[in-house]
Amino acid sequence: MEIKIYEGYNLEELIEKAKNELGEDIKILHYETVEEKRFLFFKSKKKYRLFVEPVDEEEITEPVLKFEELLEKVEDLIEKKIRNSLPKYAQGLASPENLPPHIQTGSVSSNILNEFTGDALHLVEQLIEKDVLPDVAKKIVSEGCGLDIDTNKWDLNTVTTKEAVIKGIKKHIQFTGSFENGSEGIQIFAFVGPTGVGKTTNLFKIASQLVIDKKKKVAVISTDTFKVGASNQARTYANILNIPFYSISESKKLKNTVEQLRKFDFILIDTVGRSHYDYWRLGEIKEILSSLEEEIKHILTISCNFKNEDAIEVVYKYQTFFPIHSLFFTKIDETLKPGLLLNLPVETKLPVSYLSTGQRVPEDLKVLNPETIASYLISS
Ligand SMILES: Nc1nc2c(ncn2[C@@H]2O[C@H](COP(=O)(O)OP(=O)(O)OP(=O)(O)O)[C@@H](O)[C@H]2O)c(=O)[nH]1
Ligand SMILES: [Mg+2]
Repeated sequence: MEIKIYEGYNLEELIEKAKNELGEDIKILHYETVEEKRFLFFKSKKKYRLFVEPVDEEEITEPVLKFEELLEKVEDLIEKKIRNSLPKYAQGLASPENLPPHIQTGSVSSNILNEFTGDALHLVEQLIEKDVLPDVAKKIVSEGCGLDIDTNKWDLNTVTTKEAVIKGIKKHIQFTGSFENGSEGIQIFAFVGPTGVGKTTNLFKIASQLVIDKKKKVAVISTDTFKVGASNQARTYANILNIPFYSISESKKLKNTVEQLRKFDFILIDTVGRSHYDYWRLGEIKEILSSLEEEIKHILTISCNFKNEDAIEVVYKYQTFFPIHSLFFTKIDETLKPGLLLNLPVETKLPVSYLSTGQRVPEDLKVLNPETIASYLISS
């Protein structure tokens, strides 16, 4: 609290002066009179001393918030900030229609009930049970539907529910097919993604298939010089396959090494797992790969047991660093609700490539196609 003191011979003028200086809303705390001593011949003169406290502007306009209200305001601000930082497709996630089924309100179910009937309705519900987002489930199922005249709702016009799902998947998801079917000449793939999702293991599953089944010339480069033992793990796999292995952490060295490997069919680059919030370290990976960026196909490896919101966030953040060639799903064996297989490609429009079904190298790997995805979402 700051108190100002004004002195003068006219009280009104002092108040006016205080208002001019401090604003109309001053608080007058106190005033006193002082007898001013003068020389013999002159009468003593009455002097005023005025004590004034300026009033804080915020105090006038904003009533004091209770703690709970303040907390609510802060939460709103944070939510708004997070929502705005997401891409368009992710911004609607918190709307009731996109919430996972266990926290959906009745209105979402009634919305589905109003649009679908019979087997189609049952199918939409089945997909939502597997954590497929309601909007994605509706999109996929409607492709296999026709309008039922009696009810004026959508019902399946395919023989089986699986056929309906496959039809929807074909319409909304792109498939790269297996990597050996790519373009002519050398192909360079870099496996990027969050920590521990299975990049190294699955890179070597691909390497094994290319070397053993397809008789291709493959070399592996690891840029993961950060994690203790990472390079040894990869080197052991490479030794088993009897293929060249390099551990490199510099962009220039990477380029030179690739130049020497031009006669190979495939170069597979393993990168260190990084949190999608760790921009600094993601920048480091980008820097190492930068000299070959246009030639590299960046494979984003994602675990099927990620939550929808987290996975979409991972894709969005990684996309700001790398042009993503395809989504490589792992750990399907660790979840009973693999809705991500549909949600992620439908929402992000990124193509999908492979699915890792377990830890065994090289057996536990499938090239993704509509039938495979459908088999994990529909039992019959
Ligand atoms: N259950 C299961 N485990 C898997 C699958 N794919 C990989 N793993 C296991 O996941 C663990 C981590 O695999 P890594 O290949 O080291 O993962 P990474 O992404 O290279 O990890 P960082 O390099 O540390 O980021 C290992 O124990 C793998 O055997 C899968 O499809 N299912
Ligand atoms: Mg690794």
